[in-house]
Amino acid sequence: MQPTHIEHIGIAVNNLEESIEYYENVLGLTCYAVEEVTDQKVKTAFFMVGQTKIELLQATSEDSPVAKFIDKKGTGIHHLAFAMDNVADALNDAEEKGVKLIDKAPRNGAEGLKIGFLHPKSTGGVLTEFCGKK
Ligand code: CMX
Repeated sequence: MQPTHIEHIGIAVNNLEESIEYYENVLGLTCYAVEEVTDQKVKTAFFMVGQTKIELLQATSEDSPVAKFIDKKGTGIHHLAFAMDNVADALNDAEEKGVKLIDKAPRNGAEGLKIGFLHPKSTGGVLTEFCGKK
């Protein structure tokens, strides 16, 4: 099991529209998609930077993981997502190596991708996502 690249960096924001403006006006990036992921209780906005995406995350309800994160730590980098050929296999491998999983099996994420999270307590404090087509 080895990631092919960093698929995206997730950033928790309070206001998607204001944050999109920053990435477009200051960094010159283009927001190519805005999508609500009901399963994760977030609204997302995506920018491409080379092979890697920036994913802005705004909570859609008070019990969203992103709302809880901002309450506790404030806005900023929320998670790191690695591209994997097979998310289910990658999650199983990590669990066999003693990592605590948030998702035992892949769930549906943005852009039609399969996603699964590893618990930050098992990864040195970095909420880690595996992400891929299957
Ligand atoms: N990065 C690092 N640490 C984090 C974290 C994050 N993003 N979110 C929570 N934590 C830490 C907290 O600081 C806390 O640590 P302490 O016990 O030392 O204070 C601990 O994890 C528990 O946090 P909590 O606030 O009590 O929250 P929960 O345990 O209820 O949930 C987590 C934490 C990571 C299990 C939950 O946020 C989760 O399931 N995340 C995965 C799903 C997700 O984040 N979805 C949104 C993005 C979806 C997308 O990209 O499409």
